Amino acid sequence: MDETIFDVAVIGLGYIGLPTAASFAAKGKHVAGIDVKQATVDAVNRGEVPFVEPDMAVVVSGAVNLGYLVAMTTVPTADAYIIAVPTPLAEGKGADLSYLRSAVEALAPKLRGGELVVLESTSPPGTTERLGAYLMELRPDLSLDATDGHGQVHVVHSPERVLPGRIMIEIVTNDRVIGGLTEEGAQLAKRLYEVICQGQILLTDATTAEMTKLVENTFRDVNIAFANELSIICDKLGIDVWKLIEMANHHPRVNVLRPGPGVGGHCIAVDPWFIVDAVPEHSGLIRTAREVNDSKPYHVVRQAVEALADKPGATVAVLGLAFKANIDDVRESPSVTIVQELVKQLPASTILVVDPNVEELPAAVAGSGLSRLHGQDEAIAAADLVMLLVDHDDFLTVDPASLEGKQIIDTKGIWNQPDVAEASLQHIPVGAGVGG
Ligand code: SAJ
Repeated sequence: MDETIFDVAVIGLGYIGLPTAASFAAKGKHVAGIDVKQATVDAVNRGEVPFVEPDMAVVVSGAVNLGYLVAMTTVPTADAYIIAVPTPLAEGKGADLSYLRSAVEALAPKLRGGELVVLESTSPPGTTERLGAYLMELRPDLSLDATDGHGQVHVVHSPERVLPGRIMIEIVTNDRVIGGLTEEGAQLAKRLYEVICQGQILLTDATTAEMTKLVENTFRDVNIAFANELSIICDKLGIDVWKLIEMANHHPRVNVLRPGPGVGGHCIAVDPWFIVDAVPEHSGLIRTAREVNDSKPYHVVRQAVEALADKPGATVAVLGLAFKANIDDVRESPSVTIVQELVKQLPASTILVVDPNVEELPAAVAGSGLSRLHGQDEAIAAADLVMLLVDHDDFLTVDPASLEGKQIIDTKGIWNQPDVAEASLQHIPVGAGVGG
């Protein structure tokens, strides 16, 4: 029997690869989803999504049930390959491109000439060009441009830009940048993405596309660092940072972002380093912003330690382990650092961690000696100090009466509303100061 040739093969079925595969499949493309993890492949083939993301389950199960999406552990033959594997931070703050190298090695033997190879993973400048060169090393019988008469492979970068929590919407509505090693490759990729993307598709070269993505996340990081630094300055000055920001943002050209316990996730907390790593001598501002955001969790811990200076053996309820609201992703979460540090710095205290979206304590937290997650009501009732680290919907509706008489560290400013303040909480300002 002839081997199936898929329209699209998506390598990596994570937060980006799976919704991308499912979106193409939902538009009637025959899609193979490839992942090294057998458990992920099995889950997808049962029509299940192995993580929490609004609206995704129905698209994946529909695509699988109709036979447009099938998952597997080896790379099949396809007309277009989309690589969506992790490109995490390596030691020394460069990118670890080992998953990318494995993906290229897995797809290279399948190429026949004429295919499109799209790199979606966030990558340091120059990665797509190096990917092309590596492909040519593996397949010297093929070429990256049509000039030498060999079968041509079109290599492009089209960075994913979807926001976790809104992936299924943004995958359709966001504008998309496509950078080709050749103009023809970029045009081919444009035609492919037009199948799922209703936003504008902007064409450029591969390195500019790589930098566009890094700059977007770096812009956020630098601006969040400003907000985080402001929150600490405000505590020193005895000013409410949330009111200050609200008022400053009335100016037509000011939009200060929101302070918090730090910056988490695998994107904003990581991507700026790729720019610093590429041009270290000229990226002082970007580096400093990263350091400000990375130091914020330790600042929150200092607040807790100061708040409990006279209460050894106090109980602390920590609300929120995910890196942001209404998702279950704990990667690079500032909450994880905060919990680890609380355990270390408050050895006599009982730390009760609550997260309605997270199923079990991540290894990094369990390794600190905590045994399980706790229920929200139970933890708040037992606590002397309640620390709000994530603005999950479940925490927005906490009954102010249940917080009465307790010390509060609200890093997201969600309980900092007049009606809650009236409930005579012992509110500790968001930055450094300790209230009582
Ligand atoms: N955060 C703040 N204050 C703010 C906004 C965010 O402290 O005002 C924190 C969040 O709590 C979280 C972190 O920043 O810890 C990042 O959250 P986020 O929602 O801003 O962004 P991500 O990391 O979930 O997704 C980002 C998005 N990039 C931009 O908005 C420029 C998304 O579009 C990218 O696709 C994604 O990174 C990615 O994959 O690179």
